[in-house]
Amino acid sequence: MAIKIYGDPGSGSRRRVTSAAAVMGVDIERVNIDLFKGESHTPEFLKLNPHGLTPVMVDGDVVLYEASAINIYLAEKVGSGLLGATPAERYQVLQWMFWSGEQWRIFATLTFDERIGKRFMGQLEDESIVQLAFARIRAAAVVLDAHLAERQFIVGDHLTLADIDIAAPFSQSARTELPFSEFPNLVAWQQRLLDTVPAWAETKREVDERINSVLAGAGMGS
Ligand SMILES: N[C@@H](CCC(=O)N[C@@H](CS)C(=O)NCC(=O)O)C(=O)O
Repeated sequence: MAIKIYGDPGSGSRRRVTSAAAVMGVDIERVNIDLFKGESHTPEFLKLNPHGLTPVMVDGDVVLYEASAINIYLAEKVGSGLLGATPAERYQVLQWMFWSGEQWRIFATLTFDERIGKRFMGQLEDESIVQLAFARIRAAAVVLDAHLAERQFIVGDHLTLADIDIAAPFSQSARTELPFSEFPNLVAWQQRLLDTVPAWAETKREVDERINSVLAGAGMGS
């Protein structure tokens, strides 16, 4: 039975899983959950993830939420090098994945909720939240930019789950105007991923098409 991934094609979190699964050659079945219709909050979906968030993976009896946990599960299942080529690399990959969740992606999510989510629901963005998120993103990006000055990837000399986790905020950054253009090494690394990881480029197209069509339908197109 194929591994099911529940999520919305416009979601940067689902993108982390679908792109990693493609790189690892893991066969998945995508189950569409329309987040803009609130489908992650139905009683049926809340049995899979009581937080009402996607993606969720179902592999037989195993139900997992949190994209990073899903990616680690899939990588271990197939023995993928995306978790690091050596034990030492593996800890570095985990370090950056935990860091990404707590110090990085959350501020991109906050910005998306303010700038896109609230507008979609007819509410006004709270500029003080956006300013706080931007300050935290800039502080983290200074360190990332220095880290990437002499490297092609976040850990070692190859793609890992750390790259995928840290790259996720680029999924919505053009729409939310995150200040990434101030950080040239970060921008060059993101372009490198798009140029060398076909699944990363393909899932960008998927996210853009989905979000742009939802926004156009809501009269929020550019
Ligand atoms: N920390 C979670 C974040 C999940 C998340 O924020 N998912 C968003 C889509 S990118 C969602 O499902 N939102 C639905 C909602 O808030 O109602 C992960 O990494 O999987």
